[in-house]
Amino acid sequence: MHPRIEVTKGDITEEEVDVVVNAANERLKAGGGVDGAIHRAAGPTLQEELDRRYSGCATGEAVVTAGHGLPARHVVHTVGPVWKDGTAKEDELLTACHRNALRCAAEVGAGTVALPAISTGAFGYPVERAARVATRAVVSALKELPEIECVRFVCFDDGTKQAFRSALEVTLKEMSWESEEDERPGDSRPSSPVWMGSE
Ligand code: AR6
Repeated sequence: MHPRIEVTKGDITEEEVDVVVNAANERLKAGGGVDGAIHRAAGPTLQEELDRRYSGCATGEAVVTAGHGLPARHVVHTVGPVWKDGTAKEDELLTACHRNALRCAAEVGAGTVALPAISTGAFGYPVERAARVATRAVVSALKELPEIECVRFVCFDDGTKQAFRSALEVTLKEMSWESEEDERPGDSRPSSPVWMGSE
């Protein structure tokens, strides 16, 4: 079995997955954007659990809580880098975010994980560059986390969705997956073992 990587447009708080990843801040206090949406949908007990268990989270690291009022079983909170000019280790930190978030998800036994476009909102990361870094980090992390069957990038707008689709296509061409290909007649999926899901 090979994992699937999908790119869809939607509201991540509605995802029925084992783990929803949150783009949090280092203080782990509810903010705006996807973080605000996740806290609103989960309810106040999410912040209570964060306050009880953690004093914060460094950029590039990840922590886990229950899903509270969300359909997801758990939330993995990771902190993306604030974009400066590309020379402040932004790519390394965004890679670490994705790797640590997926490792955390695997530790709680997740088979399915939904990810937002981390750092591309309030933190100002250029979307095309973030999409390349995120898709590379996910493909590479999944090679070592066989328990994760599906990772879905849930994008909030068409431009972000398009950027992630294009980046995933390039990434899958660049990074060879060590397996025979599995192409069936009439199957519209790309022949790569890791494929992009449709809407
Ligand atoms: N579902 C999916 N994606 C969403 C949703 C949603 N419900 N809402 C927004 N997005 P941002 P960051 C997209 O700003 O750049 C917070 O205040 C959004 O359109 O949420 O990592 C935190 O507390 C964008 O494409 O996260 C931090 O302080 C993407 O999610 C800071 O913002 C990420 O935008 C983190 O900034």
